[in-house]
Amino acid sequence: MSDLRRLEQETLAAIEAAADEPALEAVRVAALGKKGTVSALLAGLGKMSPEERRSQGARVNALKDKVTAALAKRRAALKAAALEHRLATETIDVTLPARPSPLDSGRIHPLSQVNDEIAAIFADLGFSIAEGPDIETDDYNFAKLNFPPEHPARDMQDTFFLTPDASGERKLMRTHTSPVQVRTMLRQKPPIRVICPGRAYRCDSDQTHTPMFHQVEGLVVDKQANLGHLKWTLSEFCKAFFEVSDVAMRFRPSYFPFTEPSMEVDIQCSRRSGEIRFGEGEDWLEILGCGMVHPNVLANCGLDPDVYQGFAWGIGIDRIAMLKYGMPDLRAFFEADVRWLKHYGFRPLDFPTLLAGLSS
Ligand code: 2U9
Repeated sequence: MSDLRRLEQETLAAIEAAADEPALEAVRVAALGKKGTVSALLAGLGKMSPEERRSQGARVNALKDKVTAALAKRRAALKAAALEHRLATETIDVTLPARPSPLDSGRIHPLSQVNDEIAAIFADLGFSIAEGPDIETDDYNFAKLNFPPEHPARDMQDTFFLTPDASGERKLMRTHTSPVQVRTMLRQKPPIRVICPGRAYRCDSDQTHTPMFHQVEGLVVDKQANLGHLKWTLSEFCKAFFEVSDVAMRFRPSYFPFTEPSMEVDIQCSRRSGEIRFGEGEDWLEILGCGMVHPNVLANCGLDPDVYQGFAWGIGIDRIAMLKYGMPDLRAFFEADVRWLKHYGFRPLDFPTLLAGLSS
């Protein structure tokens, strides 16, 4: 067999044997590339005599054409096979259920939702939000708030105290968010309009009390802040929070060391077949406490009580969340039961705004 014939057979066999496009490209380069076997034969034609070149040239060019055609054919076959393979393997079962997005399955805890609702209402009334530490000093939690040294709230039975530090100071878990207002007054000159949402802690645990609970307190200090302003502010809050156009409120005298006068506030409601409705009916439900800031508290926080006066209130968030959304058991709030959260939770993008309707 001539060398040319053997080269043709070997090259065509290599083309047929190429299993994929990179392998085929390697065969092409070996035959037709710059230093390829067929290219070398073509280059050799130049050194031949005219007669030799005529006969040899026709055969070498015929070889080149055959190899080129075989390469094209094999490339087309490999491309078709690759496509076939992809079509067979890259299948999508359109009948499979779509994977739910976290936005569909995740839920916002009712306490977070109620917190956001309260923030939206007071933001609309021009209040800002202030926060402070959960671990407080006796001074900010009690003394500055006009609690006398022997007051029972300071008792170990009611307050969680921490082990005294090296200096002998005994810190405590704040029993209300009021130290945040103390810090605000010490830092900022009136007019002050803040709400202070956060956790509070008391040694108390039964069906209606948990050792940690949530509060939002509010404080307004200005030269002319008065009881009328307090009543209007709380009435606007109640209407917006319970989403009713009008609500009757009852202010009953009470006592807190940090306010004078102090009041507990009930709102009008109806109770029919276990369902509570607000803004109608003959019943009353206690929802918050409030009062005018005690002059001693203003003075303790660096403000002249002859120049400034203030009003303040405190609301238990857990309780009003239960009332608004009909949740019967306070303890479920802290059990992290995903079935409960699925039932009572809120969709992540249902952010409460006054414009859209708080809970719609
Ligand atoms: C400063 C001055 C006054 C905050 C107030 C209440 C009345 C109140 C309770 C509601 C339910 C606590 O969570 S609860 O048990 N709070 O009744 N809180 S006035 O008065 C302040 C706070 C800070 C400097």
